[in-house]
Amino acid sequence: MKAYWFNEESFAQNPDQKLAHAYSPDRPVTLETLRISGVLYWSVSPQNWEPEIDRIAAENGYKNRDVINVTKEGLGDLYEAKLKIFFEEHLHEDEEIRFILSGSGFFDVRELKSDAWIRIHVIPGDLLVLPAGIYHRFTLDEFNAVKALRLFKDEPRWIAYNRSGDTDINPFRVKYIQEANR
Ligand code: KMT
Ligand code: NI
Repeated sequence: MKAYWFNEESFAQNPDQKLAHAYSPDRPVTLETLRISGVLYWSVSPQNWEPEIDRIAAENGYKNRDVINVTKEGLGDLYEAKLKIFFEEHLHEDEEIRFILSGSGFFDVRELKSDAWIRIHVIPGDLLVLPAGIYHRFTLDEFNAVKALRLFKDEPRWIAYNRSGDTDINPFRVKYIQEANR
């Protein structure tokens, strides 16, 4: 995992979401900065991940899981549409918990304080938890493939609420801001 401030100027010049869009030199973001916005991270052995993921899942009540394969082959006809949806800035009323099994990609999260994008490059062994109510988006990188374990507590509430005035006052958004500001 590598987290850094997203370079908006680079993105404006070349709006290819799959490029890194880092500053040069890059501007790293620490785990503490992520944590303040409610984003949690664990590094797990990509070879022997099952016992550790089972333990973390048990400790946090992540009872259910499935696998998502974000590739042209994995998503078929839905590939282009899904990629587009993933990259729309949105929030969920549930945590977004992803363990990277193979491949790589970028999760972008809005830092609460500045509303600036933090880009998180994830690789196998990375376990990332985005809190309910955080604005975020996802894209593949130039390798065009990621396979991830999705963990969830109960019934998954996968509805993506795109950023809008209405979404800004969604109760889960309001709660997220209150909790993060504590
Ligand atoms: C989401 O909700 O944005 C996603 O599930 C992204 C794909 S998971 C690698
Ligand atoms: Ni999402």
